[in-house]
Amino acid sequence: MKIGILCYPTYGGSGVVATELGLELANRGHVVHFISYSKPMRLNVGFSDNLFFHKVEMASYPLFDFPLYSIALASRIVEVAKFNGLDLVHAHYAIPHATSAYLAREIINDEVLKKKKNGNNIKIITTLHGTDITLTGLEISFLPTLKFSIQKSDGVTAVSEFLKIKTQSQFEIQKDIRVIPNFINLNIYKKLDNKETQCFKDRICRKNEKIIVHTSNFRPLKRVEDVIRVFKLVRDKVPSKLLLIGDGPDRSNCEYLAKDLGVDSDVIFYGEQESFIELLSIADLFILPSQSESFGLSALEAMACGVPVISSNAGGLPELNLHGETGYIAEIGDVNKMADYAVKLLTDPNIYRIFSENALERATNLFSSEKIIPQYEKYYEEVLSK
Ligand code: GMT
Repeated sequence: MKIGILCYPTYGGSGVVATELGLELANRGHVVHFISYSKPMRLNVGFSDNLFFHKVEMASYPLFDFPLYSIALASRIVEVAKFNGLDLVHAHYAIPHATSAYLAREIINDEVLKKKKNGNNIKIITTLHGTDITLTGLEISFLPTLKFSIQKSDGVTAVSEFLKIKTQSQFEIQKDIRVIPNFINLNIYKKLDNKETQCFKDRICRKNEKIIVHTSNFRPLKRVEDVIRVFKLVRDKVPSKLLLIGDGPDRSNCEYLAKDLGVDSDVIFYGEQESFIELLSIADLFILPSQSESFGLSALEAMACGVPVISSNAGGLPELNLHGETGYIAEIGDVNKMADYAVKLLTDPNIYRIFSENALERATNLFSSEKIIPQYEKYYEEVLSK
């Protein structure tokens, strides 16, 4: 198949999933064209003759107070589709990608009609990722357009059952939505057990210390301050270090909080990192206390490295993290409960070993690329044959 992928190129779950999906599809012989305003972060593989990137160029003019990205993207989709004979366009994160894809399809169909040709009948598939439905999509300035664009997509997928139900109820969308969960490449995400990681661990902590990890974009809905509060309670009982990866609006608050709580000497802020498999390889526990989380890709990355997860019960997290099996789940904001669970896991080697094995097993059995990519391929074929 010839597939166009629309995504945000920056750090962030939807862009990561879109890029990894494109790479996996290209590996399976499909021709993949990424279309975005800059090259997706994870598209840093060597040369491949079935993987293309098309930059959306933005015209500026004094009259345009705001960049008109959605229109520029639609025009670029039209070009890429025509010049490369795309079968389908897969929009990741509905705003504005589903809308630009819809517009592009209208333009293509109109041209085809005028030339009285048999059209290539390009299809649009939209994947809903989370805040496009639970937060930004609810903005009154986006809502009617978003709802329309989702309804006009030829196929719609959601990354969790939670997100599917939320979309159907919140937007009163009757359309069938296919749940295709996020996935992980287990050849890349696996615990590294080598000299380098051992040296790294020795540099960071003493022999008896445990390592707790959190990664996110430090936005308020990630509740990273809860991570620091949980860590304070845990460190009072178990010698440990907290490693934080990522950056965003709440980072400064978290740095101040760590200082105020007197734990700053045991908290390391790494900022944004290209890869954190090295960190996950030395981690004992991963914490994700989000206010809202449609899936929780970072928790899956931890599980793939055999790291149990302490999470909130937000959104789709309980579909990924099984309470009492791969980790523990507490109410949003219940830092005491999260700390109790963390201490329980970190101080009982038997329970810990079982949870660690369960986490890896669940990632392997349900969320590996091998299991999920064929689901996308099958869905593409279904939509193309409609
Ligand atoms: O909203 C974000 O935090 C970023 C967002 C994105 O689309 O970049 O992440 C969402 O999509 C990820 C990939 O599908 C999911 O793993 C995240 O759970 C989801 N975030 C939220 O729902 C808050």
